[in-house]
Amino acid sequence: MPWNDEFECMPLEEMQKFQLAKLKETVNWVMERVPFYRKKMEEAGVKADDLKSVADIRKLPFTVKNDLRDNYPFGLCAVPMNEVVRIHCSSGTTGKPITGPYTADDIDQWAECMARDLWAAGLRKGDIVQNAYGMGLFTGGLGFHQGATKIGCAVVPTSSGMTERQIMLMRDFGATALFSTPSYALTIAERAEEMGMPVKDMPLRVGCFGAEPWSEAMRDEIERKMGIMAMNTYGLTELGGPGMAFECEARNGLHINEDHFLVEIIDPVTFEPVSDGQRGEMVLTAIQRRAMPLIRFRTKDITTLTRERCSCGRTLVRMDRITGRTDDMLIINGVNVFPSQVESLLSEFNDEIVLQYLLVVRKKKHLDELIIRVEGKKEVFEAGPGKVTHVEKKITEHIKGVAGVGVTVELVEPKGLVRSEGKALRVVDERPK
Ligand code: DLL
Repeated sequence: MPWNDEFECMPLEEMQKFQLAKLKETVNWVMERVPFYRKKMEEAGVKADDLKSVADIRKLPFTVKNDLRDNYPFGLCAVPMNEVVRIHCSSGTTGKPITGPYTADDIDQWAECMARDLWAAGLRKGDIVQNAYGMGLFTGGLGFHQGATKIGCAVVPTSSGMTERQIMLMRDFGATALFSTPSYALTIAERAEEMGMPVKDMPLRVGCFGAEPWSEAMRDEIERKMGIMAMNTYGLTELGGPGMAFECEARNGLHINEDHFLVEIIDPVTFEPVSDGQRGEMVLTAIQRRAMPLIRFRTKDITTLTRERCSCGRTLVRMDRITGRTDDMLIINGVNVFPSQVESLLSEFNDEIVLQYLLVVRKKKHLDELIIRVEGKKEVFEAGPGKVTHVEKKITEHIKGVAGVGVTVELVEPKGLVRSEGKALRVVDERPK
C-alpha cells in the first residue's frame, strides 16, 4: 500500500483535472505577486483562463537557472518574507547561490512527498535511519529528515563526513536505513571493511540515494558491498529539494509526485515536446508550492517518461534515471558546481593568477576529486615555493567557502596550460561513465 493511495494511485483523468486546477491557481498566484512572471506572461499573451487542459502548459514561458540568478535573492518569491519559514540554497552558475524559500505549507508538502518516497523504499515506524546527507543549506539533509520523521522513524542526523564515526554509530545504534549520496555510501562501505566491521554484518537493510548521477552498475556494487536494497531519489533545490520522484519496489523508473509537479520532456533544441519513451530535457512546474513556485523550469536533466502500468499499483508517471545534462554543470560529491562559477571565483585573484585554467575531475576511491589547475603569475613563482603554496591555499579556501565543495588548486607556471585554438577545453572529466 502506498503512503497516500488517493494521490499515488489516482486515475489519470482525475489527476489531470486536479493538475489543471492547481496549475491555474499557481499561474494566477505568481502573476499577482511576482513582477517577473507578470511581465513574462503578458509578453507571451497568456493568462490562467487560457489553460483548458494540462497540455496547454506549453503556452506558458519557461523559467531558466539564470532567471533565478538575475532575481537573486528573493525576486521570484511570491510571498512576503514574514510568510517564509525556511530558506535553502544551492550553487548557481556564478558566485551567487540559487535560493529556495518555503512557507510553512511548502515544508509540509515537502515532508509529504518525502514520506511517500521513503515509504515506497520500505521504511516504517521502528526503522532507525542514519541521515548522512549534508545537513544545512543543502536540501538533502533536512528533506530526508522531515520525511523520515513524518513516517515515525528514529532519525540519526549524522550529516556527511567523519566516516569512521558514521560507521561506529551505524553499528552501535543498529541503523536499518542509510540516506546519502551513492558515492558516499560506497566510501562508507569500503571504510567499514577496512575497519573490520563490514556493513553486511550490520542490520542495515535499505539505502535511499540520490543528488548525483549513478548507474545500475553502481547500484549493484552498493548492494553487494552493503547487503542492502539501494533506492533512487531525485529532486532539485529549485523545485523544493529531494522527493520530487522516487523508486518503488519494482525499481523500474522513478514515480513523479505529479499532483505536486507537472512534468514535461522537451527537445532541448526545438523546445517541442517529445513522446513518452523518448529522451529529452525534463521541464517541471510546481503546482502547489507557494513561496517560490517555478513555472516550466528547465532542469537541464535528461531522461524519458513512461505511463505504462507499474506493478506496484501507483499510477504516478515514471521517469528513467537521469542519463546526463544539457549544460556543463558538474556534480562533485553531490554538490553542483559550474565551471563558470569557478571561473568567476578565480577571477578574484587576478593579482596572482592569469585566468587560464583547467578543471580535472577524478575518482579518488569512490569520491569525486576536483583539481583546479590555474596559471600563476611570473612574480608569484619568482617569490618562491612558499608564495606558490600560500596562493594555492588562499584560492582553495575561497572556493571551498563560496561553492561549498572541496578542491585542490594547483598553480601552474605561466603559459603552462595548453591554449585553445577553438573552444577552450575547461573541463576534463576522468570519472568512469
Ligand atoms: O541534489 C536534491 C537531492 C538531495 C536529491 C538528495 C536527491 C537526494 P540540487 O543540489 O539542487 O538538489 O541538485 C539537483 O542534482 O538537477 C540533477 O542534475 C542531480 N540529481 C539529483 N538527484 C539525482 C539522481 C539535490 N537521483 C541536481 N540521479 C539535479 C541523478 C540527480 N542526478
